Amino acid sequence: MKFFFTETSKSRVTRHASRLSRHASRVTIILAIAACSTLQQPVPKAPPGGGGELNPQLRTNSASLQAWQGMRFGMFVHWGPISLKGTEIGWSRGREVPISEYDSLYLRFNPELFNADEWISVAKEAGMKYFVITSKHHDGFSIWPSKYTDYDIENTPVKRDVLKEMELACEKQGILFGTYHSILDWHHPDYTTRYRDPRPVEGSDMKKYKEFLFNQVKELIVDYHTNILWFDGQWEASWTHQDGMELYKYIRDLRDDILINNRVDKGFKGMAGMTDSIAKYAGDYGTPEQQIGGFNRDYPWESCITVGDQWAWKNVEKLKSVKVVVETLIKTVGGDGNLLLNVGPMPDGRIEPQQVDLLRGVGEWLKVNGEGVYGTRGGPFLPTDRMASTCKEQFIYLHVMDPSLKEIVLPMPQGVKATRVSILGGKTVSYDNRERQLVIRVPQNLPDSPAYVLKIRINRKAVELEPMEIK
Ligand code: JFZ
Repeated sequence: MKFFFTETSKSRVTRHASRLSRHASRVTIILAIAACSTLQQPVPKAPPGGGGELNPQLRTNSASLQAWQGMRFGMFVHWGPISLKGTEIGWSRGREVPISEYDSLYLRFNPELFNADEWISVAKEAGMKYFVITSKHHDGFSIWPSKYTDYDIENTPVKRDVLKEMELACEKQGILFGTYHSILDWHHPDYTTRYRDPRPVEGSDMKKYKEFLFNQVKELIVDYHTNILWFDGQWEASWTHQDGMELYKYIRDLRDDILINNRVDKGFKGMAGMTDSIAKYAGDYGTPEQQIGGFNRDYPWESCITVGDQWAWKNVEKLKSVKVVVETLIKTVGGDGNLLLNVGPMPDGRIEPQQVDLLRGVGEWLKVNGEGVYGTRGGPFLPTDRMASTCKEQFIYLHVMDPSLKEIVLPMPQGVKATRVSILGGKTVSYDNRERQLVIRVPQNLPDSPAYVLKIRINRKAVELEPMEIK
């Protein structure tokens, strides 16, 4: 079956999706490329994101967006010398850890057990399709040998370009490589906002700092081929709306197919992570943080959530359960969002076994139910605490998180009928089409699982159904 791309020139992100074909199973191939294909998808409207009011001609790259949305689930990693202390990256500088001590940690940062292939294998086993690493967090430490600073990985005992190793591991294993980059920098002498730092601001020069920032972003694009620029740290007064739009245009001019989140500009509104004006502010997608975003098919979004409490590694961490993570994923994709799930590797370079076990458990669930996640859109039934739905072609996937349900009654528009109902990983399921209703009799003695997924074939393209509330 041949799929066609809307873009005449395959962008890097969609080339990545076709690279999946070499690495992935046939099922993944269909799911991954279907996410890019316009064959089954409705002709996409011009994506809402872009370069903001100063750059109305700059829109989100629709092929990159569709490929990324189809991936649905990514690994976020917050890592750096602060893992030696087990306190929060950036925020513990000048708080739990005195600034002079924090800024010297890199001199003894030596993750001898770091193995990029292992990290990316863990992501892959979890069912994650993309990877975002902190290239530089608020503390200003650059995790690659940057030409523009000595406060970087090259001046640590580890003497390896760990960022390049991550990039190559992603390439080898068919995982999309991305980078988180903090706009603010509480370490850099020219950045003009201080955080718990008595240094005077006089003498600091944001013009020089912006040049440094733009130069480092160019390194991430040209030398490390990042496909996602996950900006953060845009909220302080030192960074303006104008700066945000300028940076978006700078990146687009370097490479058109990179996805840029909405924290590049000032439109990000608090933890809900969306923007209050898509036309005014730059950014390709919204970034709800530590929460599941609301149902929204009009503006792409991705929830970033930690497996424990902290972004960076913490010695004693209470982790979320497999069930909670699966339910979070279900409600996120049911709302038409992506989930970027964060792990914090240890100072020796390993991802701790309890976090690996958690991710493996999620991956086991996705091995059976991934068809209802990858390459789907959210809806048509709005997420609840008991159920959520996704859709693809003429199929609705109903994710059921409440094992006690014996019968499920779904509203159906006039003329829309189910033609087959089955359970992913199982058999067909008994159902009745009634007047504007579908009644499904839930099989008994289902295997123990965080959720099961009913695959409902209907006589329509499922994505064309208007979103509907269910109880
Ligand atoms: C930011 C970082 O500060 C944090 O360390 C982590 O990297 C996360 C992914 O992103 O967290 C934020 C950013 C903005 C707000 C709150 C937390 N905000 O504007 O309320």
